[in-house]
Amino acid sequence: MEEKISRAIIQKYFEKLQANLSVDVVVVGAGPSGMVAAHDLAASGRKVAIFERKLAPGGGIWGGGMFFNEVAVRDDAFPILDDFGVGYHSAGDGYYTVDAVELASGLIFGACRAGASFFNAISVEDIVLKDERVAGVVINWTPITSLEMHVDPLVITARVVLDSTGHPSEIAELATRKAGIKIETATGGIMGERPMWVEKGEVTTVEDTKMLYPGLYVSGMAANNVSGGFRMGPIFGGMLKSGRKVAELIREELGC
Ligand code: 48H
Repeated sequence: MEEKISRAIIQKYFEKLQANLSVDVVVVGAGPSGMVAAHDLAASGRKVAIFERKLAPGGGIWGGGMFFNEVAVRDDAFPILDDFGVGYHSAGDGYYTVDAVELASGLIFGACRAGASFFNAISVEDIVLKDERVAGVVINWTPITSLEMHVDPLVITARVVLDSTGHPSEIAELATRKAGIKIETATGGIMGERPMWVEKGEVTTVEDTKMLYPGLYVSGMAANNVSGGFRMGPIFGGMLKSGRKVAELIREELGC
C-alpha cells in the first residue's frame, strides 16, 4: 500500500510535468490576474502551465487588507466573479466586499477545472530568448533558489509567457536587465510603481495590460510597475479585469 501511494503520486506528477514541457502559455505567478488569465486561456483550449513560487497559489489575495481577509471590488468585476461562482456583498457607495479566502480558492479551483496545470513551489528564474522573442522560462524548485543551492534549472518552452508576478514584475525586470531588450513602455524600460491613487490605479492597470515584447505579456500589478501606474490597495477588480484582458490579447495572437 505504502509503495502504491508513492508510485501513484510520482507517476502522475511526472506525467503532468512531461505534458507541460512545451505549452502555448506559461503564466508566471498565481495571483488574481494570472489565475483569471490561466482560466480563460485554458477554457478556450490553450495549453497553459502556471508556475507559482509559493506553496499556495493566490498571491496577495489571502491577506485581504492588512490581514483582514476581505477585499473590495466594484460592480465591473461581477461578470468575472460570476464566472468563478464567487460571491460579493454590498458595502455601499458602489463598493462590494469579497471574502478573500473564497476569492483565492474560487480562482484556484476555476483555473484548475478549466484545464490549467498548476506547478506550485517552483520559481521562474530566467527566460528563454531566441530570435528576438521570449520563447519559454527557466524553472527551479523554490527551496533550491531560496537556499542558494548550486543546482541547474530545467526549461519549459512556450509560445507566450505572461508576467503576472505582481509588484516586482520579475520577468519583465530580468528581461530588460539580462537581455537588454526594450519593452513597450514610454521609456523602453521599467518605469516603477507610483504611490496610492485608487481610481486611477484601477483603470491604468487594465490599460497597461499588454504585450511588452514578442512572446512576453504583462498583467496585474506587474503591468502597473512596468508602466509606472499608481497602486490601489486591496481593491481587486482591476486585477481580475487585467487577467481577462491579457487572455483576450493572447488569444488574438495565438488565433483561438
Ligand atoms: C514564480 C512568482 C515569481 C517567480 C512572483 O502579487 P500577486 O497577487 O499578483 P497580481 O498582480 O495578480 O495581483 C496583485 C494583488 O495581489 C496586489 O498585490 C494588489 C492589488 N496590490 C495593490 C497595492 O496597492 O499594494 O501574485 C503574484 C504571484 C505571487 O503569488 C508570487 O509568489 C508569484 O506571483 N511570483 N512565481 N516565479 N519568479 N515571482
